[in-house]
Amino acid sequence: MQLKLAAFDFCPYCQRVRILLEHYGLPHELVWIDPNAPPGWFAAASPHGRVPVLVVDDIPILESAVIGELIDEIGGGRMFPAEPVARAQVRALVELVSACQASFGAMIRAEDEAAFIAARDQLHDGLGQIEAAMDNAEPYFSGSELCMVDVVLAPLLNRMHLLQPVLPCFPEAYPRLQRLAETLARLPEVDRSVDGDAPKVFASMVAHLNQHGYVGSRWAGSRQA
Ligand SMILES: N[C@@H](CCC(=O)N[C@@H](CS)C(=O)NCC(=O)O)C(=O)O
Repeated sequence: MQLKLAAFDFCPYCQRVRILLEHYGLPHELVWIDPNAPPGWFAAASPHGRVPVLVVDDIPILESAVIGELIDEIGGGRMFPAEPVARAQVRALVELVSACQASFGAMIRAEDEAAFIAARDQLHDGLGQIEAAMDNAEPYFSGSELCMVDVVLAPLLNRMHLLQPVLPCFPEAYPRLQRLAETLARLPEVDRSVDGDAPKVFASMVAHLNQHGYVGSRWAGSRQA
């Protein structure tokens, strides 16, 4: 089976897929797509121009949650509990993390402080629900084994960590999430899921979403200082 992942360098949804590919040690080809000049095959595979796209042999699969479940099945199925209700709970949490990721995107797109704070409040609301759903067991979300909630949280928590010195966005009230962020950042598969300099990757995301917005102008200023 040949796996080819089409990705943008800054995309958190692509990073989820890369973490899983690295975790399971699945050989794959990584193809960087320039969002401003996508190749023809990519436009055909992803009609809305979205990444990630995982091409399995010749078949393009869209949507990170679907791709993630596919890779998990190919790799050996360690990311979800076996029991159906517990599996459904993990899927629901993955959806909640995606809503948080969208709020983070809205923070980066914000034109002004009011829009930034409104999006940050939404992010904190979602993170509060995730913190409340965490088992007391550590080090991972549900105890000693990495699960899909950890995989999808890692790119979000990493981006929040990068933004934190410029615009504080990490809720101090969520200590378990803080500890989880540190644990996930140390994982080799998370390390290998980002190419090169993480602040550069973050800058590329800001440039794509709103270079001159509330976050973009502050991020650029902090780099020059
Ligand atoms: N629901 C999708 C969301 C993917 C998504 O929003 N990807 C962004 C990049 S991070 C994208 O391709 N956006 C298209 C664009 O910016 O033109 C998934 O989970 O795969």
